Amino acid sequence: MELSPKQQVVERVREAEKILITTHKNPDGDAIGATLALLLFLKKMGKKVTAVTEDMAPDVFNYLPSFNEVSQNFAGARDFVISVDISKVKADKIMYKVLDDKLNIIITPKNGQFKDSMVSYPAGSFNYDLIIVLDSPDLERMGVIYDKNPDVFFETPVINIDHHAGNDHFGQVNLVDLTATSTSEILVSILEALSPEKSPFNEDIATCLLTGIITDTGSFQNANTTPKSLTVSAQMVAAGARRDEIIKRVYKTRSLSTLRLWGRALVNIHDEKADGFVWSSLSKNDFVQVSANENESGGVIDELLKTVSGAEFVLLLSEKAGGVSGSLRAVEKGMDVSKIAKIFGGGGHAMAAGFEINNTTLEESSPMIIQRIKENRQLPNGQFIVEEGE
Ligand SMILES: [Mn+2]
Repeated sequence: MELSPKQQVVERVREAEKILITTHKNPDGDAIGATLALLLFLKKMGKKVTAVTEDMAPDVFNYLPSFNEVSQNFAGARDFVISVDISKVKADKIMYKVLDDKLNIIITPKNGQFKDSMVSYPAGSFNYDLIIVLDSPDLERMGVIYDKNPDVFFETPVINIDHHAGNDHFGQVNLVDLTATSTSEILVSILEALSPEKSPFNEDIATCLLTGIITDTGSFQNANTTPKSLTVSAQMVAAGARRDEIIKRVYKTRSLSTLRLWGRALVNIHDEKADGFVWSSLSKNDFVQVSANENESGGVIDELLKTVSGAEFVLLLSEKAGGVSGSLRAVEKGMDVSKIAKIFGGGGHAMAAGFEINNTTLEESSPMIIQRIKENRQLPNGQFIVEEGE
């Protein structure tokens, strides 16, 4: 009988000794929570584990145990091998010395003399016998981790654990569960299967996994919240997950610069309710004036604009280094904001979508963007009929 993906994951993890864990770039709460939970658990199992990501997860997640153990440096993937032919000249002694910034390997011959031509540099073996990719619909989503080391991913078995509908099954084993709210939720049952005798969860691991479930369900407010996600969360709380700390750090702690940025976004609100929406914008100057960085605008749409009454959807335009990005959220069920994102060549889901327009300024592009949304809006029954973006 063929093994289920979950059984295959369990077998491969049991057999592996050196495991690499990675996830998508710009890691969110689920990506970093799942990565750290697996890192902590596999170490407990006695495995040699490395976790790498293209960039650090946002600072709000630095309460997570071992947060700083996730490396942004993926240079040590392959051993460097210096091979010396000893068929004619035998080696008597080998030693090495580090002098300034040089590593000198000294080989004393037993007979004769070593020559340049006896030295070669064969490709070393990879340091990992298994790669586990978390929360990532495809390999490209890992950014430089994959771009700069594609051979590592081709020559090492890959386990792909994810919950995104668009996952392209890039692994040798693919555990893609579209009914799960988060990768962290999927990991709960995998860790249980890997540790059938004794609970795999301690307070730290449970805190990491609960962080993933809470952030991917918008603290159980999003429509994707399932009975299973609540059951699993209860199980994590019972295992000692620090729920208070998660809520306080992720939802109740804001830097002054973030609050000031929100203030600017609130002042900039435009009412287009006659056309079914409300929008706001943040210019480069807004970010500079309050000393906020680009990723601090995240809460503006989900925590402020989306709460507006009487609109079908909301839009936030942010001016960034390369141009202007638009974030869309449906307020009313039945509204599909991915259709609006498509007008501008973007995409997403019915409830959340986005687009980017390069080489433009907010001043230049915003009247055009609002105008085109309204034009597409002028249709019977309020439905968007969208011509594909240019
Ligand atoms: Mn996720």
